[in-house]
Amino acid sequence: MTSTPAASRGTLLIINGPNLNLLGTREPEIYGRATLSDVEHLATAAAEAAGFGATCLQSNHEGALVDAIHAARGSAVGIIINAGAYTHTSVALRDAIAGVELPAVEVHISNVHQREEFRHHSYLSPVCTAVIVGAGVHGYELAVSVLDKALAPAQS
Ligand code: CA2
Repeated sequence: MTSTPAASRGTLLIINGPNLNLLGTREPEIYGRATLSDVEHLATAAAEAAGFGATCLQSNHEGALVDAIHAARGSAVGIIINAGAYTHTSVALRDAIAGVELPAVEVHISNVHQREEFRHHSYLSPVCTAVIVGAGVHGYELAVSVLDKALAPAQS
């Protein structure tokens, strides 16, 4: 886990799930050549440019992801999550996101709708503010932009 210092608009929790630690090492035709470290740096830079801090976490373990989402309550103002294959299987992650009542953006590097049928369904999408698929790693920057707007003070 990496964290930036406290920032004026609070912290975004950036979660990557199972096998995303392998980014940039295999299957570049699907996921590109950026590494997990590259992704975390670009998402953190986008968060900082918008006035947020960032905490980045990757885990291959479903329970660790649930724990991180729970810990976001009180420590983060929004969540960006690429839950990897757990997207398509995990009621536990869906319940965790719904339970913390923070705006969450679901990101997928690949266009899951152009891939196997089992990747077309997400348990998380109904409890997320927005879903970004197929934009490559730029999707994480787009997710910051969504949270930037969602967390902006209401105009009167
Ligand atoms: O497109 C995405 O971002 C996914 O969340 C990636 C998951 C996949 O299960 C989802 O359906 C879509 C898989 C991540 C595995 O990443 C690897 C990267 C390089 C080499 C092997 C796996």
